[in-house]
Amino acid sequence: MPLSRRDLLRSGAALGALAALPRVAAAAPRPATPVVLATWDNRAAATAAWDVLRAGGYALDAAEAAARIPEADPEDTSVGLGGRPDRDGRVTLDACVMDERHRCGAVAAVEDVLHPVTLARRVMENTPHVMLVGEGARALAEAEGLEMGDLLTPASEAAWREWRETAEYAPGINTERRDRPSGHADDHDTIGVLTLDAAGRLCGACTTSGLAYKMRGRVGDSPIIGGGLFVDGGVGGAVATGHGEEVIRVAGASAVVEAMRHGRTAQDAAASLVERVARVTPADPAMIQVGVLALGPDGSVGAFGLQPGFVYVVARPGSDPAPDAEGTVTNRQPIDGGVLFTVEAPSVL
Ligand code: SD4
Repeated sequence: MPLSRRDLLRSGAALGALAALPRVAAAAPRPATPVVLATWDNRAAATAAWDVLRAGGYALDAAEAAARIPEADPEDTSVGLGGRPDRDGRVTLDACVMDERHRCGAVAAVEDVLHPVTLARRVMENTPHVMLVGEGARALAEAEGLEMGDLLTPASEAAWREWRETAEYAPGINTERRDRPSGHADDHDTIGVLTLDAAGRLCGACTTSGLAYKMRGRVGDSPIIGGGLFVDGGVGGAVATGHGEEVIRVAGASAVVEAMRHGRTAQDAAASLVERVARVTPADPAMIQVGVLALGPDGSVGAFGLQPGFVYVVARPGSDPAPDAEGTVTNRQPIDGGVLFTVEAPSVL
């Protein structure tokens, strides 16, 4: 009688067979020209990452340094301190990191932690897990001695109170949001950052307070490995921003990297994912925004938005923002040993 799969596993034969399989060595990183690529016009963040790379530092340190800038900036209304709260007035944060060796960490719906990106890295480095949420994530932050505090600024609280005046507040479906695109100013500036260091290590980070006035408990794509961020050091990395539900629906960042694995350029992979979102979304594509960035281990850049207005920043040496990427350069400024470009990505609509 043939053995069932379960029998086979129990017998240990499967393990023996597994051991006999040739192990495919991960491609060793090759020296590269450093690149920083980040969503939206996050110039200060890109510069912080560039400074790490320029000093010969590690791509993950650079990505984390970038993410910490908007997290601590009270003027940035979609990340960390000053981030717009949920509809109950609570600032809840999502973040993740991924390195060149498939190591990753994430936190979701965490409160009172100034630097959720650093907490995500602690999950990766100091726990056996990949993702912690809510109270548990907060407890780890306290145990790790991370900076804690109330992240609802007076300006953010005032904006929320004003929103409540006009919103049809209900703990159920967020009907009042159907009349405006999710690309509303309150929802912008979530940072997804990809970094390539001189040793050829490709890493990424993503951090956000999520959509403004979201339902309590809502988690977007930003802390989802394979959603808002995915990195395969030998193949490429991708980050997404915009309406997280639409990104999760297509396993966004993962799909971009898999397209690159099958030979698509970073630009082509980013474009094909956003086009897929436009095709499959149950929403009106004109009412949502999704932006995607991709970075190859050779420094090639891809960027695409669903609607016009998705801008990104890229820092690199030389005079060209991105050899392969299409888009319109809207700002160019010198940085130490390189140039920082702001580019508006091409879009579907
Ligand atoms: C989310 N993707 O929580 C995030 C929001 C975002 O710029 O990217 N805003 O769905």
